[in-house]
Amino acid sequence: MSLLKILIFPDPRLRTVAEPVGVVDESIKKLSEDMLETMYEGSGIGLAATQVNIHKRVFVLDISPDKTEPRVFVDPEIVEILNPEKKSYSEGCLSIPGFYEEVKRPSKVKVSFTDLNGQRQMDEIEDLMAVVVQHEIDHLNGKLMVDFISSVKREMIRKKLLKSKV
Ligand code: GNR
Ligand code: NI
Repeated sequence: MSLLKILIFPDPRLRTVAEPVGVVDESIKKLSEDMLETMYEGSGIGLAATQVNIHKRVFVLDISPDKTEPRVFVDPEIVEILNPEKKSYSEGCLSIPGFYEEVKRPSKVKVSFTDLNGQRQMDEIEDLMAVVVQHEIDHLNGKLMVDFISSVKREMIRKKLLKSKV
């Protein structure tokens, strides 16, 4: 396994729209292992391939308290919003280190995705997992949590991160 370098906002490469994977091969399995290692190293609960400058539709997550439940989603798709009632959550992002912002998202969604065996799966997801899945799919579409806040706040974060050179 290898640690990957995480792009930091406002790196323009974070705005890339990722390409569908289609067939899950060894390179995707290796990528997902490296992404999980990178996510755990950064104490994150999710990571999208976009964040490590690989523009394929893959993300990983592990929201378990003891970090023992890694999950990999390939070509994820939100097929239905099961509860359109939006819930606010204070989100963090490994590409926007040190900042937390309230984002409102649908609280329950139905997601289809390909697993590492190449099988198409369907899952109903709610609570924190729903927050993370929507945050990661946004990354694959070049969207960041700072796009949900005011442009004044976004500018402030952009300037601070440019200066801090993390
Ligand atoms: O580690 C992370 N925590 C988090 C908290 C609330 C909502 C979403 C997240 S995902 C984030 C890791 C990350 O940047 N994923 O893209
Ligand atoms: Ni993120």
